[in-house]
Amino acid sequence: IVDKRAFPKDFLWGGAVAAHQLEGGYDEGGKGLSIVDFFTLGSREQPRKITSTIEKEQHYPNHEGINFYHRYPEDVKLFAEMGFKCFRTSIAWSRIFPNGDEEVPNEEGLQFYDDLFDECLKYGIEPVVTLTHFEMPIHLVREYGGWRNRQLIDFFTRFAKVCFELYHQKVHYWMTFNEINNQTKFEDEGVLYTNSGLIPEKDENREQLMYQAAHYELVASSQAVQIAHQIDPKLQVGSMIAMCPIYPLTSKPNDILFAQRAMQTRYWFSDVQVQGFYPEWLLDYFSKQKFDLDITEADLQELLAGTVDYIGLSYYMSFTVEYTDHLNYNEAHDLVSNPYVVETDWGWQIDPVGLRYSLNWLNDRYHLPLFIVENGLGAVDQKTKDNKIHDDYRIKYLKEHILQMKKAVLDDGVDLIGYTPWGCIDLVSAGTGQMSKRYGFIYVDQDDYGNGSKERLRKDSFDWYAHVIETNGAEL
Ligand code: P53
Repeated sequence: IVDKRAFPKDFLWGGAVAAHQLEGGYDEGGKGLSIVDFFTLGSREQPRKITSTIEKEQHYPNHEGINFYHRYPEDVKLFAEMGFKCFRTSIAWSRIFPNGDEEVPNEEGLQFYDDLFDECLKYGIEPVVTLTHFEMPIHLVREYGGWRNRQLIDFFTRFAKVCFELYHQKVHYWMTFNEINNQTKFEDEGVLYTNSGLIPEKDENREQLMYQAAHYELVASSQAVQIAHQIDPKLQVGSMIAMCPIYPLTSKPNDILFAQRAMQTRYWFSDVQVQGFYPEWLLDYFSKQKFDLDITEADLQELLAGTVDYIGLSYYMSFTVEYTDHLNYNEAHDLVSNPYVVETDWGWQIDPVGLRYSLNWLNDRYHLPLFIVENGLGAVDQKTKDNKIHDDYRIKYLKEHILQMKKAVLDDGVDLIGYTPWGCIDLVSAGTGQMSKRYGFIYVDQDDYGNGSKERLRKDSFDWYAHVIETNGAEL
């Protein structure tokens, strides 16, 4: 299908990454150790392990990343060659506050991001920044138990304030917590750890623990929004949610009802961030479950005072559920496969129409500008003898998604700020720690164990995406 229409002018085309997945330099520049520095290599079958020390016989892929810490000028130059208007990255909290609870930030860490942002601005690329993306100083986990502890709110807002004060003239679009709703899948240890620095005790109720941590994060997020606006009213601070729409398997009324509850369970985080209060069903659920949660009157005031300016979202796939005998959605058990879509090699259900559906759903529910800050296909790439990567499957995935995004904007009137495909340069997978689960337009010559030259190569998708940007989405 040919759709020659272009996107609105000023549409922010770019790419997205996260500090810990590409920087490396894990113990350089005064950086403290972070939670991901204790997270081993895994695979689709083998979950990543959390170790309490750095063990010699394990491989920790985030230590080295793709060495962006030292090579970023070369990489940003390649982004500029594709015509990026923006570049989404995150700030490693442990570079700025190595332990997380200090009063004074680490100057060398601040300087690194200042230089990186300048390097982007040199090419007219606007940095878009997530404050914390699946990363925090390990000290905050060891000494305070991660986000189970209310004190984390103050540590986070101190970090946020330093960043806003120093970078507000260079960075206008901010997000607080990456995929804050990923922890809906609270049974998964890796998820609790990366989202919230939580290591549950043996008999601890993980669901209650997740709700408590998420509450503190939401309060911290709303305070950060207020701080940003005090420092500079021009700053736009968004939420960041992992958008996976959840469909009913059939039109049986109970399937519809279950899908609705599943959506409520996955998206109450953004309800709070956008509307400033907890949905009724959830407060009711808390009391029925007899959860003992520390949610104060003052917290509720903060939530109302610090609602977000826009919604950042990732979109990779859709989910499907089928009602059996319960209405409480448990993401670790209740997903079924959708017979109408195909999966990636890592079992993610590819569904471009689901992106248009999601943008409309979010628009109807929240009436705020949307920003797609992640989308993409994790796939194995083959490098040919003449150093080419023919990734037509990736082009196909992105093309189909951009087409649906175009319909949402031009046919449905959705207010969309921009689009930054994930892992615009190959990097370490968050879920598995693999290098071989690649998303990039730029190939990095490196395997799962960090072997390889780390040389950067342009894939076929590199030229394709450059042309998309050049024609403002008219030619896909
Ligand atoms: P990887 C799960 C579901 C949807 C998005 O993921 C997710 C996850 C966590 O794995 O994470 C986001 O690398 C995340 C990125 C991550 C990207 O999606 O597991 O914000 O950090 O790399 C892709 O294939």
